[in-house]
Amino acid sequence: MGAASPEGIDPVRLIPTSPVALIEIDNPPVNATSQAVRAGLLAAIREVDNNPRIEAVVIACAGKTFVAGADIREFGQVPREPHLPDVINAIEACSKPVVAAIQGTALGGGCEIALACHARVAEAGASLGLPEVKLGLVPGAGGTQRLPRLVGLDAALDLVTSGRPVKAPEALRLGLIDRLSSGDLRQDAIALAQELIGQPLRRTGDRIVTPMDAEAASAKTAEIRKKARGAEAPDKAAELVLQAANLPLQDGMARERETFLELRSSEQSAALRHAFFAEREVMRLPGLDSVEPRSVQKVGIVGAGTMGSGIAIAFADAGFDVRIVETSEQALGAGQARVRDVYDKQVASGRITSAVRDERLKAIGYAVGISSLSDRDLVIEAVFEDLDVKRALFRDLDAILPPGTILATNTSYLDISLIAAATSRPADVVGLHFFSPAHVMKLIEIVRTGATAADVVATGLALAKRLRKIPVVCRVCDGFVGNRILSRYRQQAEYLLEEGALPHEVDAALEAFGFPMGPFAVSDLAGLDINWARRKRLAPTRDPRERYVDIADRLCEAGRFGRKTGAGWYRYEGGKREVDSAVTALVEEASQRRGLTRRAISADEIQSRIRAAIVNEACKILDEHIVERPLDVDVVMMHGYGYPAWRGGPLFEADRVGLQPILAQVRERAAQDGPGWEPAEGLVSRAASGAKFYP
Ligand code: T1G
Repeated sequence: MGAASPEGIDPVRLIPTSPVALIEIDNPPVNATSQAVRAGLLAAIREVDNNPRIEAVVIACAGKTFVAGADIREFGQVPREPHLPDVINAIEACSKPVVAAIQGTALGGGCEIALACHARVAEAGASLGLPEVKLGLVPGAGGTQRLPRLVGLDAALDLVTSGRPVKAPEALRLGLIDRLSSGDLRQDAIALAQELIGQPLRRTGDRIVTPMDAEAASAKTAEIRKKARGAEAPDKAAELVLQAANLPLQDGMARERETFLELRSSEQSAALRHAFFAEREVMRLPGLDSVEPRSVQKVGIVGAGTMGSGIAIAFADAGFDVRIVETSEQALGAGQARVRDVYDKQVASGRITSAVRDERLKAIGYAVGISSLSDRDLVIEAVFEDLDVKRALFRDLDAILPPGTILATNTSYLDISLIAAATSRPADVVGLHFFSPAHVMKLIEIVRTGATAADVVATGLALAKRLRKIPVVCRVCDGFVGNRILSRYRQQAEYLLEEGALPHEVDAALEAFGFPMGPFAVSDLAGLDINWARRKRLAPTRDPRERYVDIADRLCEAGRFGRKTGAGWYRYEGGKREVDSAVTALVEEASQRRGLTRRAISADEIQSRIRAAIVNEACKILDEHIVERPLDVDVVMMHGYGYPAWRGGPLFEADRVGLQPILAQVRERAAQDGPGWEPAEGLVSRAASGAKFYP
């Protein structure tokens, strides 16, 4: 129907069965509403309207999902007719009942199509949502106006400003869908359409929205703005949803469209669209496309601590056969309790059913000693962060594991080549660096040594896809990508303390920048003792000319390891973070020892110095080919270290800020902070040539 796709395939076809016809959208991979789909849908609806033999119609999609939204790739282009709001208005205005049959995901424009239908049936596993704010946009085809008409203002504000999808059972409770399919989705949708023939049409747009009292509305908007941490779309989306209570549908849609078009050409949306495609592009590593991954179903985890148990949950959630081992029954019991606790909490919050919990718990076995791992396809160690301990463990695993088993380490800093060298099979050794909590955090750094086989790296990528994680492949260096950049960013933050800032000022400046938490608050959460151990390990090899701030050492010597000891960079009373004058005194005393006169330091200076430190270290990582692409760094920083996604990551943003001012900042620091802070060659050459990270 309508226009064919560039490949000449017609993505929409009308099957004019009577009395209920079927409109099928078939535009792989996710049935996005490309121009051809929009034109096809409009033509099909017009045909339904004009064909007397057709009394109702079902809109359904081929493939694994309903429409997953507008075609994001089209956003950079000039919009072409028909525009989605017009197609959707035509669906709602159809003189015959239109029923949506939803499988997989109905997201963005797909959800808006469903909202304009006169009824909706979904498979139990389906999900619906308006995630546009995650792309720096607002729904642009009626979502902010029709959703509140179906589910009320409160629920609509939550769904539109968070962008979170809801599973079909919750959608039914909210009134977003009318029925859960009992099995044959299309048959169930056709049955419902049949029932609606001759009934008054239930147009969502005709429904009234109960207003929210002004005080509640402004409290809600303030909360949304706070949570957005600098992202502009959620606030605008909230405004539009609230207007649905006072404006007729078409007036509300006109304002919505205006806002949508304004945001579509915004920096933030460009950054978030970059982030969307970057987190998919990292899965594709040049040179590995044709490498077959090894088959992995049985996974062994050595160590049942916080990381080990989190990794076990991630694998159990993805349907793997998991076995955790420890050195003692007691340690094993503690790990088992951790795993159980996580799942019990998920049941309590309604995230999973108790049946799913029991299934997942059954997938995880426990044993003392590594001998029970001899049948595993993959073994991941998450034991104490000590090189000798890990080398001894890998030597022992090497002796019992069959050929072809992959040996992975979850180390966050150590040289994996040295761990691999303790085995007779360094080609089978790789780093799988998870982030805490491992069953929640999306990022995995896949660290390959010079010896790691290509199919082992390919297996890591395939595993990440099954775990629904975002993998970034990198080579060995101290701290890999994320922790290496983090330690530079932390050092610069500590230099700022010596020069005049205080921990809460640095944290406030970086939280205003968009980080969920500043570096000092993060240290207190993670525990200061971990990095203290690392600093002590590195002390013998540290360059004496490099500027070193010892405030954190003095906090640790005083037993202030952070939240877990009730004090670190801050004091914690009743779990609340309090500025501590004892720390202020320690910081001021450090300035004196350095012979520095403390000065007022602005949030701008704090933000630009931290950004310069991050960008410079990122350039060194690219210069050394630790990773090959700027997007690898951006994805690590956004998904592992809280770099605001609406900035697109440090290198995407550096292109916008300009490399000259960043280089100037780096040069100024190099003069003061000594070795390790010299400008990266890649930064100097790009700044000189004007070359961008993303041409
Ligand atoms: N447009 C273009 N390409 C898309 C796409 C989209 N909306 N969604 C996915 N793809 C590509 C993706 O890049 C990948 O390509 C392939 O499809 C498979 O995706 C007017 C303005 C649906 C949950 O934000 O959340 O509607 O890498 O690897 O893990 O109001 O894709 O293979 O080349 O992610 O199974 C709103 C975005 C748009 C949903 C499937 N919609 N998509 O996840 O596969 S704005 C969204 C997703 C909008 C209207 C507004 C997920 C998914 P490639 P995948 P998956």
